[in-house]
Amino acid sequence: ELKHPPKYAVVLLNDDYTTMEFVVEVLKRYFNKTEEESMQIMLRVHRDGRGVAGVYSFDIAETKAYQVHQLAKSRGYPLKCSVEPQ
Ligand code: TYC
Repeated sequence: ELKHPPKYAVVLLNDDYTTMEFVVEVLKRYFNKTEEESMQIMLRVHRDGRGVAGVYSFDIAETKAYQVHQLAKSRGYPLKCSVEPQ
């Protein structure tokens, strides 16, 4: 039987203070999304409270979540994301 390596979703969480522009920038920079994809994902998070930015192996997902938090902190935004097993 073939075993597939487990996958982890990086889930962006909505808040009232992070700008839409910054979330789109994050999605393009760390999740390699196009402008259009980034806008769609950002608006979904804004509307639904959460949304998947990307799905990766555990180490890559943790690294991306860390990078998001670091950049958000450096800009003074409270943007949060979580790493969730698929
Ligand atoms: N709700 C934010 C606003 O109205 C935008 C936003 C979207 C913030 C997605 C975080 O993960 C987020 N400025």
